Amino acid sequence: MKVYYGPECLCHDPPHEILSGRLVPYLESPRRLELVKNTLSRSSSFVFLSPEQDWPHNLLSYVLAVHTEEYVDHLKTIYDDWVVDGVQVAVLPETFLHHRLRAPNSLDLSNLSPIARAGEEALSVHLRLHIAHQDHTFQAAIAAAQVVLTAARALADDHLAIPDRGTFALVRPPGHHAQDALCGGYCFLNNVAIAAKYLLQHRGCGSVAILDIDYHHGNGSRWMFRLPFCGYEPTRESAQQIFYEEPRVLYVSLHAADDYPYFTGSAGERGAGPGFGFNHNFPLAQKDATDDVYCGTLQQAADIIRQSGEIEYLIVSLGVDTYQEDPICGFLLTQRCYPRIGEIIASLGKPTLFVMEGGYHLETLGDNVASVLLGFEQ
Ligand code: Q9C
Ligand code: ZN
Repeated sequence: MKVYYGPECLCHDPPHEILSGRLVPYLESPRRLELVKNTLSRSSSFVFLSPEQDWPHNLLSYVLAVHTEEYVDHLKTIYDDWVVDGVQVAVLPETFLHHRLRAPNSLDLSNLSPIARAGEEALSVHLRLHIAHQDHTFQAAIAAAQVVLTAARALADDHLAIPDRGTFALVRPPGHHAQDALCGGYCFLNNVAIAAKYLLQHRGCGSVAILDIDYHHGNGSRWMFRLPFCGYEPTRESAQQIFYEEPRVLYVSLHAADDYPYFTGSAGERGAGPGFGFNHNFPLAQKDATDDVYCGTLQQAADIIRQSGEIEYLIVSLGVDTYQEDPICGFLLTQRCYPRIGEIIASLGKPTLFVMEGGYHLETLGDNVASVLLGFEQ
């Protein structure tokens, strides 16, 4: 299997996060990526390739197909604004745009202080603290998008010649919590949404499925292609740009019913407007999620994709934070489950793009990722 990897993904390296009220080392560390890379390197099944530098359009334009210009600009410039504002050590978003606080559409971003903007554009405190002179968050997020786009491009180039093959984009920061103008849960740019949009807009693809097997609900991926379900409505422009033009992205997710991001991911969210019926959530209670229950539910999710006959590509948000010893998650999966997950995904028979999301148990991270990919290839 081709594995796309770029070392720039390592340069986002925040020291801390808040976990249950305590300052702890940042769990979504560069070490994660190095460990997966090292494990895959030991197997002859994987070939490592670098991100493509040569693109028909500016790389940012593929990102701007799913994220707003204001948001991308925020990621690019906020660190310098904080330094100008006198920030010496770190910024943690402190005040969030609660839906009962004010109407988001009347918000004038240009009048917000840089510190306030940290909370306006973030979903939760689970992201980075910025330390002076060490901010490479935007650079790493763009590098991840570039790696994922390269993998999607290779898959589209190859799939006529070699049907049903998989490709792996080994990236961080992860993406599935990032919405069009919101970061959170260690995510800044929504890598799978960027890949899906690329296949739809540039590769003549009519329909894509995103299968999200990260432990957490991918609120961002869901948001990108289905209309929002709560009070926060997109602007007319973003509704047309991001949602209405693409009613044929199927989003199917297995995740913990009772964990981060807490407020999204119920089975009742089926999509809205032209997207109704294209969103399927499978929330699982943490203590129920054994290997057999998980694989049984994954079969149901796979059946939904199988029954939507026209899907041309499958994009998998590959998190292995479902593992029983993951430090921040509560599922009960053993290491024997991961090859089975790969086999179930392979049974769909689609050209498949795997994109790295979560997984924080460093001792098993590489093996569990390898197991899914090798299970798929069998
Ligand atoms: N006990 C990804 O896996 N911390 N993001 C929640 C709850 C935030 C996870 C702690 C977890 C974000 C991509
Ligand atoms: Zn996760």
